[in-house]
Amino acid sequence: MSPLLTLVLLPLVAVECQYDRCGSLLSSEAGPGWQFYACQPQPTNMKEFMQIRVDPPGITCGNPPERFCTLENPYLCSDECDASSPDLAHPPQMMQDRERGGLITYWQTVTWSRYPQPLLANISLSWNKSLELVDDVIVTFEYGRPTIMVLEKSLDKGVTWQPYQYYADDCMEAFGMPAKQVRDLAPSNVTRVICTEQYSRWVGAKEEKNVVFEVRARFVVFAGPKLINMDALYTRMESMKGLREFFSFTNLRLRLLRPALGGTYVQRDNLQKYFYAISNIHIPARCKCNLHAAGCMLRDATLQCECDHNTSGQDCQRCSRGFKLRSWRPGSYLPTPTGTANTCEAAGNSGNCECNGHSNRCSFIDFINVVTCVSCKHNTRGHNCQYCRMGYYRNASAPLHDENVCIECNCDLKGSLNPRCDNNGFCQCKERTIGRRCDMCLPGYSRRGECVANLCNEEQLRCQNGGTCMNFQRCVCPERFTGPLCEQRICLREKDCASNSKDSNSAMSLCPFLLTLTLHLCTLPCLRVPPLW
Ligand SMILES: *[C@@H]1O[C@H](CO)[C@@H](O)[C@H](O)[C@H]1NC(C)=O
Ligand SMILES: *[C@@H]1O[C@H](CO)[C@@H](O)[C@H](O)[C@H]1NC(C)=O
Ligand SMILES: *[C@@H]1O[C@H](CO)[C@@H](O)[C@H](O)[C@H]1NC(C)=O
Ligand SMILES: *[C@@H]1O[C@H](CO)[C@@H](O)[C@H](O)[C@H]1NC(C)=O
Ligand SMILES: *[C@@H]1O[C@H](CO)[C@@H](O)[C@H](O)[C@H]1NC(C)=O
Ligand SMILES: [Ca+2]
Repeated sequence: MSPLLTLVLLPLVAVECQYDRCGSLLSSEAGPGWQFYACQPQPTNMKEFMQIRVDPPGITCGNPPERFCTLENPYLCSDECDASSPDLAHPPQMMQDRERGGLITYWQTVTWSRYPQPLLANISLSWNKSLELVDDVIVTFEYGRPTIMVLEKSLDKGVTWQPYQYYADDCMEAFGMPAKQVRDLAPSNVTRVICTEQYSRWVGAKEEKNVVFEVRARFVVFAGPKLINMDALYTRMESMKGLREFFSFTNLRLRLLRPALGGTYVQRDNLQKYFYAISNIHIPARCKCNLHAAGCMLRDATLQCECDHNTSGQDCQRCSRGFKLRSWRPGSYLPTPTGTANTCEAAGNSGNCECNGHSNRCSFIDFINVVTCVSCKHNTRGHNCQYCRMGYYRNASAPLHDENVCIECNCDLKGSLNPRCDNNGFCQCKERTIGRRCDMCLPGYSRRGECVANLCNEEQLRCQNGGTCMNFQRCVCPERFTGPLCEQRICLREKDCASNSKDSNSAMSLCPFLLTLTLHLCTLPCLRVPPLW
């Protein structure tokens, strides 16, 4: 297999010539030098590179061979699908082939012979590469468009999926959603997932074959009719959260939920006219390269950005080795028309000063005669950004130029003497406080802001008489008991006191405590409380 195969590039949108170069050699008085720009690959028809999978297995017609008719000619059931005959087979590849000589080729499913069980089919399209739509996705159905279907997308190579657009002849009935059209969308809701009835109503199988996911109409919301103001769109791409992501995907999935009916009802006596047939799937998109590549190649059967600006990775999503002076950033469409490259830069190329990749500026301090790094980032400090700032410690297993070399100490504010920690991340704790972050107490103490001695617990300082220890600070006593550990009985009536007085030991012990509080009540050796009832 040839290792590199250049894509066939079709210019789809006339204005796409913008951002097609990553840099150019300019000459100036100081000699020639490179000027860098944001750049992106040309769009292409991504159907050429997609992997198609249809589910469930056996949904493709022809095995066994089957007769079918069409909605336009429902009683002439002479057409045949036979997987074993090249002329009569309708395999999935026919959705992505290049048709020659006007011959339409299409994938076709079995007929709805199992009605009223639904006729369901999934078509999963995968690229193993993040792509960006640049124009409308168009799915061409022969013999009528489905009356219910969903287009879904994945941004993570098929791990998670989300709906992209719902299609039904009655959105409320099929999905409980009001019917919308993309032209109803305003700048604030252009990324909303809608249900549309525009592509599902029966108008005749020959009249309208296409189901569209409208990209261009969404661009028009910002760029105006005929996309005359693409700068406005590029500006929005930078500023509006989720806008670029809305047009990005790695996989698409068509969930076909009900075929064309050619009318309101399903005719049970002629189910051979109900099936799905797709002749083409048009996916105008470009490789997503974070504005760091002007080209995209097929390498080992996978699309791969040809990264510039000293970036690398399938989507140019990181800085190349040795170019990590600054942290990676995507390029920017702004300022138009050339954008900003945000190139990765060689570590240590700013004069003689080595800032370990945490700064790209140095200054010379005259009176001590040293060159020092300015504005060290990533929580570093020092002439060479070689130390960690206060409140951070060095991750000994990470190289010094690593962006995450300094780890936050995260010392507990109340438990620590200061925000510093040692080389292992241990903070300096106040008395009775322990833990790496000083957020725990010695045994016998508990947190009330600082560590204070426990007044009750489940061991020696257990609450008596069924009391409950709250936060190690207070016994909540049952009725008729009081005292720090609920060890004292409260009597409510004279006779309780009288009978209690026999038990002189426990009753007497109450008195010293009561004396300080209610001397006049302590004539008896137990406490009198006015009855509650
Ligand atoms: C289509 O995919 C969805 C989501 O994975 C799944 O729930 C459903 O069963 C699939 N339908 C068919 C017919 O395979
Ligand atoms: C998908 O792309 C990744 C990244 O380029 C590559 O490592 C992997 O082998 C590809 N997988 C398939 C199935 O092609
Ligand atoms: C989008 O917003 C416009 C204007 O605020 C509103 O008229 C339209 O109904 C909204 N569309 C959807 C699908 O919510
Ligand atoms: C880094 O980028 C510069 C400018 O594009 C280029 O001249 C140089 O060859 C690149 N180096 C690497 C290793 O990609
Ligand atoms: C320290 O750096 C190593 C290597 O980069 C990393 O695996 C580890 O998770 C880091 N430790 C912490 C606590 O962040
Ligand atoms: Ca075809």
